Parts: sequence; structure tokens; C-alpha cells
Amino acid sequence: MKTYWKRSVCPYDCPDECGLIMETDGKTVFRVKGDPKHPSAKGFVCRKMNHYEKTIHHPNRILTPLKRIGKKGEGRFEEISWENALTIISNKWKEIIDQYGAEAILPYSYGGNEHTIQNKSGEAFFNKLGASNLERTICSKAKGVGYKQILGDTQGKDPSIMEQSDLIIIWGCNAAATYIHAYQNIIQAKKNGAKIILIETYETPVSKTADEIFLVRPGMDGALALGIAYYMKKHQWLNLDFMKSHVYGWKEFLDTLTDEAAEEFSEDCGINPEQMKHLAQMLSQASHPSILIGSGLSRHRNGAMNVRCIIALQALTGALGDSKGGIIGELSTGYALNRNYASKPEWKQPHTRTINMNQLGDALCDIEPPVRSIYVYNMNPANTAPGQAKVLKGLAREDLFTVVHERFLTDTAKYADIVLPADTSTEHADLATPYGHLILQRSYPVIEPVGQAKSNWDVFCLLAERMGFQENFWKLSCNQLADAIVDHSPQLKQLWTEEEYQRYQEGYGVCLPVESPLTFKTPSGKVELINETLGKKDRIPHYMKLDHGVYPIHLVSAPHVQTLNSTFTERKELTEKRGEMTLKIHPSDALQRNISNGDQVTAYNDHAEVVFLAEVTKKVKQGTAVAEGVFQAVQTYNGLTVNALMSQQLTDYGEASTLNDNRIEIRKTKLG
Ligand SMILES: Nc1nc2c(c(=O)[nH]1)N[C@H]1C(S)=C(S)[C@@H](COP(=O)(O)OP(=O)(O)OC[C@H]3O[C@@H](n4cnc5c(=O)[nH]c(N)nc54)[C@H](O)[C@@H]3O)O[C@H]1N2
Ligand SMILES: Nc1nc2c(c(=O)[nH]1)N[C@H]1C(S)=C(S)[C@@H](COP(=O)(O)OP(=O)(O)OC[C@H]3O[C@@H](n4cnc5c(=O)[nH]c(N)nc54)[C@H](O)[C@@H]3O)O[C@H]1N2
Ligand code: SF4
Ligand SMILES: [Mo]
Repeated sequence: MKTYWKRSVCPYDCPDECGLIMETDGKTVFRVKGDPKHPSAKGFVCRKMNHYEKTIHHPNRILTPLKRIGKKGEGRFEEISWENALTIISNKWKEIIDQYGAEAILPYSYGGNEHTIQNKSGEAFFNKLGASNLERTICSKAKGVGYKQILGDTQGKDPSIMEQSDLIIIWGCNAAATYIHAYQNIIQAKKNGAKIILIETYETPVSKTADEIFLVRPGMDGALALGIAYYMKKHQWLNLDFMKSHVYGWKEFLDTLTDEAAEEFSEDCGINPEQMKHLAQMLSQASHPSILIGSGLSRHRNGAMNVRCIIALQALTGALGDSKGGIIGELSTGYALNRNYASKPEWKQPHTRTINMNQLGDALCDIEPPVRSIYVYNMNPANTAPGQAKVLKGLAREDLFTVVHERFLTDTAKYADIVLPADTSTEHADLATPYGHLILQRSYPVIEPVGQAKSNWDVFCLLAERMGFQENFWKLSCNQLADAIVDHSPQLKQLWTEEEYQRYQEGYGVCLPVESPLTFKTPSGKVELINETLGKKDRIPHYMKLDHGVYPIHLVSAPHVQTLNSTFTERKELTEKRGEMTLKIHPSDALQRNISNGDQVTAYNDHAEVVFLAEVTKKVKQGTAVAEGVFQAVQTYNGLTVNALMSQQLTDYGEASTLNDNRIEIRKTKLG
């Protein structure tokens, strides 16, 4: 058998989007490694993808279209042909459109595949159809908006600069699991002598690299940041030169940091004044401080504001204008590619309603006029959306026509009327625009499609034909569409040399140029500590105090190192290492409730009751409980996961999810 190595790039919802190389014969992938020529992967990938072949050729992959023969959720299906499946879907949709209008159809997708074509082309299809729009904000939109409110369109910094920092604050990011190459940069910085500080709600795997750990009350990071700013002001630990030249509104901002305010900050966030002062001193004495901001801390009702308060600190140190420090963790490369060529926003039909993806339960159960059909791709909302109990109730509706395009029979797919088999990133061409570093990569198919699996794009083209769309756009192959997007991105040729452009076209990861750190793309051309476009209440970063109701314990849902959201849960060797669905509880909270390590406990609030295995540990802050990972129904005790305890509320800005802004009570589960 003749095999060879081929270049590819990871498609999953992970900031690294690692460059990969794969040993193949064109039909089977035998081995997967990090691409040694990829500037960030440097030959190293995570434990999930270094056996990607186990996912690609997994015996449970869906290989043909399926039609439901059991009850919704039961998971009983029969195989049908593509011809038959497309006829059933298009006939049903035409019937719904005739009777209720296309708005009764809802697309539902997120970042299951992050690459431009498989991620964006569905929007073109549903815009053309006139379906309801989906607000795709489950992840970190509030963080993005918080960043924008102070830095506008300023280019995000590449994590590799942290290697030159002398102080790194990892603020709510489990980089050891979720941003592994940035974590390598941090480890290198530590070897170079940098001090590493962790600000978290619990001691994540990152703790082992941290010199000092501060456990904050969830959602109170704004208070903590402003407390630190207060001590910087009090002791004049400020970079006045930078502020005078490059920061708009700094005097007015500092005026808000009074002694009384500082006391409240400390009391609320659970970090004492001495610790705040210590953090202020370390930050201001560092020559090149970096702050790596995760997304979890923005999934609160005050999430965008908290992010803004943290960024404000680096306006006071001047690190925002430094090429060896500043803010890491908010970056996009989408500007380099014309992604709109794939999503066709101009085809959006006026006055169609928009549904927020975080309120799927309400959308399926309550809204008028009702959603009559949902098409799910790149997502598994039965496991990942907030308000799980209501989402499942909605998906169980007999009168809801559900189509799911998937690689595995996920919990969502089990509710489908029709399941369509999706391919993997090795089976199609695409264009990666990562959100964790400045490296673009183009990918080409490594193997032929497995079974009858098809890419998102190919399915949308087939559906377009059935729905009578006439545009030549729908006649392109994946690779032709990739060519067209690149051709319609003239900026690429301006950003790169001819040689870099050629390497990109050949499928190598190629870096985008780094802009001057003093280029602030805001209306004033400065860092906007005060944002005049916001109302009086919010123009200055301030502490947004929240009402948390009657339940005493704050619940945090954190990522797990063995899995990626619900992706990779098909891989036994990973889920076995992950173990059971666990809730981490502080010993004092456990004692008060007569809970011991290893007990079954029921966490509850107004949304649901969910059973976990208790892990009693000093690694969480008292008053906080942490559930890591996304679990499938079969891996749960009572059919529900931590997502059932989450509300459908949205953030202050960005209409994002508030997955970490929920309270619970916990009791020992009565067995038998
Ligand atoms: N292995 C693995 N990798 C992943 C993922 C995964 O599930 N597993 N998920 C991928 C996705 S979709 C994303 S968005 C990224 C996310 O990557 P991260 O930004 O690292 O992950 P988050 O979900 O934001 O959670 C990070 C941390 O936020 C903390 N946190 C929650 N609330 C607060 C708070 O109020 N204050 C503070 N200080 N900390 C808080 C949690 O304790 C958690 O440890 O990772 C991606 N990569
Ligand atoms: N409890 C809890 N809940 C969470 C999180 C958490 O950490 N804990 N994280 C939250 C965050 S940050 C996010 S972003 C969301 C993510 O929520 P989801 O997007 O639902 O999660 P994923 O598991 O990344 O991807 C979903 C599905 O996409 C499918 N998929 C992959 N590639 C393709 C493809 O090319 N085509 C098609 N049609 N399907 C494909 C995968 O098989 C997978 O089942 O979850 C959120 N919910
Ligand atoms: S899941 Fe993340 S760390 Fe793993 S290969 Fe993909 S991009 Fe890299
Ligand atoms: Mo995410």
C-alpha cells in the first residue's frame, strides 16, 4: 500500500486551529501529527486531534441519510437515499412556506466547523430562503463587544508575544485545555523569568504553572479590575506619558475610583485590599505585562463591562501600546478574507425576524408565529444550549419538522425527522480564519468522502437546487468556492508578498502582518477609556452589581481538557479519562449540606434538578461550584446536564449567553 503525507488544518471551535499533517492513501487517514511547518502548531497538537483518524473512521459515523421510525429522542432510524431525503425536506419546506411563510423555518448552527465555507455558506442559503435569522452569540460575543467598546477595530495581539512579557495574568482562561499553543508561550515566558498570575473561579490545570492564584467570585471581575485600578491611582503607579498621548478620558475614569468604591469592590469580589494592592503593584512594575482574557468571565449579565474594566488596566500601564505585552485573547483574522462572499448578507430579506440562539427553548416552545421547522448543522444544542430542559421539550414537539446534518447520532440528531450524514474536514476543501493567532491556512481534501457523507456546502447546493434557486453560486464545488472567496479578497495580495500568497495557495499556514501596537482603530484614534457612543450610564467603565436571587451557590460551567464542547464525546478513550459528570464543591459548602466526596448530589434551581457526583475540593472558592465538560444524555444520571440549570438570559452587550451566571442550591441525592 502506498501512503503519503498531506497537509490539513483543524476545523474545530478552538482558538489554535492547528496546522496538521496526515498519513493517507487517499481513502483512509492512518496517522495525524501537528504540522512542523505551521508557525504556531510547530509539530504539536492536542490529545484529541493527534488521533483524529479515530473520529474520521469511527464505527458510529453516520454514513447515509436517515429517516426517523421511533419516537423523537429515542434514536431509531432507517436508512434512506439522498434522493429520498432531499425530496422529503424540500416538499415539507415548500408546504410550510406556502402555509406560514419562510420565517417559520429556523436555521440553527454555531462553530462545530469553524472554517469559512462550512461555517458561513448556510447563511447564504437561509438568507435566500427568507428563513428566520439566527443571532449566533452563544460563545464570546460579549467579550468581543467589551473589547470593541474600548479598542474599536484595533488588531488583536498574537499570543506568541507573551514569550517576551515579564508578567502574565491569565484571567479566566483554562489555556492548558483550551488554548494549548498560547499555553506553550506562557510556559516559555516562565522559563524566561516571567511571573505568572492566575485569576480564576477555581484552580484549573493552569494553576500548576502559576506563581500566584487569586480566586474571585464569579461575575465580579469588573469589581476586581477597578479595585486594582484604584490602587494604581492611589500610589500613582500609572504610565502618564502613554495616557496623555494615547488614552481618551483617563482623568475622568480615575476620578470615579473613590475610597468608598474600592471598599465595595473588595467586599463583593472576595479579594482583599492587600491582595488588590499587590496585584496593582506587580502590574505597574512590570516592563511588559500581558493579560490573557478567557471567554467564561464574559458569560455573565455584566460580561462586556467586566471585560472593559480589565482592558482598562492595560491603558493605565501603557501595555496596550507595547509590542511585548497588552491584551491577549481577543483576536480575529476574518478581516483578511471576504467571508461575506460565502454568507451573502445582501441576500437577507428585509423584516425577517431574528431569534437569539441562547433562547432556543423559548423559540421552540413559546414564540408566535411558531417555528415549524429547524435545520441544525455545526451544532448540538440538546447538549450545549442553555435552558436544556426547555430545549428538549421544544425538540420533542411532534409538529416540529427537524433536520440535523451531523457526523454522529448526537442527542440533537436523535430528535430529527431526517438526519443527513456530514463529512469531516479531511473530506472537503476550505479556508481557516483562526481566532487565536494570526495565521491563515487553506485546506484541500485529504481523503474521499466516507460513505455517503457530504459537506455542509454540498448539502446547501443540493437543497438550493430543490428549492429552485437559480444563481450560478450554487453550482460551484467547495474548492471552486474557496478560489472565488480568495479571488474576492484583494486585501490578501496587499497584506502578503507574492511568495507568502503562493505558500497560502499551496496549503501552508501563513502569518498575517502585525500592525504597529500604537495603531488604535477607534473613532478618536486613541484607546477609548470613555466611549461617547454609549449612554450616560455606561460611557465610563464601572462596576455593574447584579442581583443573584435566592439560591446561594454560584454555578460555573467550564471546558474539559479531554473534549471540546460536545465534540469528541464519541471517543471512548477520551470520555473514560474524563470520568463521570462531576460537580466540584468547596469543603465548607459540602459540610453545611452533609455532603461527602463521591456522594451523588442534586443541584437545583427554578429551571431544573440535575444529579452529579460530588467532588469536594479546596480548589474551588467557597460559594462557587464548577461543572467541567459537556455530557451526552447517556452519560448523565437523570437525563439532564449542567445546561439545564442555566437561564436563557443575555449579557449587557452583545446579546450573548450567560452560561456562568446562574445560582443553585445543592442537596445530597436520596438514592433508591
Ligand atoms: N479542551 C477544550 N478546548 C476548548 C473547548 C473545550 O470545551 N475543551 N472549548 C472551545 C471553545 S468553544 C471556547 S469558546 C474556548 C474557551 O476557552 P476559555 O476561554 O479558556 O474557556 P471558558 O469557557 O471561557 O472558561 C475558562 C475559565 O473561565 C472561568 N470563569 C468562568 N466565569 C468566570 C468569572 O466570572 N471570572 C473569572 N475570573 N473566571 C471565570 C472558568 O472557571 C474557566 O476555567 O475553548 C475552546 N477550546
Ligand atoms: N456545559 C457547557 N455548555 C457549553 C459550553 C461549556 O463549556 N459547557 N461551551 C459553550 C460554548 S463556548 C460554545 S461555543 C457552545 C458550542 O456548542 P456546539 O457548537 O453545539 O458544540 P460543538 O461540540 O463544538 O459542535 C457541535 C457539533 O458540530 C458537529 N460538526 C462538526 N463538524 C461539522 C461539519 O462540518 N458539518 C456539520 N453539519 N456538523 C459538524 C459535531 O459533530 C458536533 O456534534 O457550547 C456552549 N455550551
Ligand atoms: S482541537 Fe484545538 S488544540 Fe486540538 S488540534 Fe484542533 S485547534 Fe489544535
Ligand atoms: Mo465557544
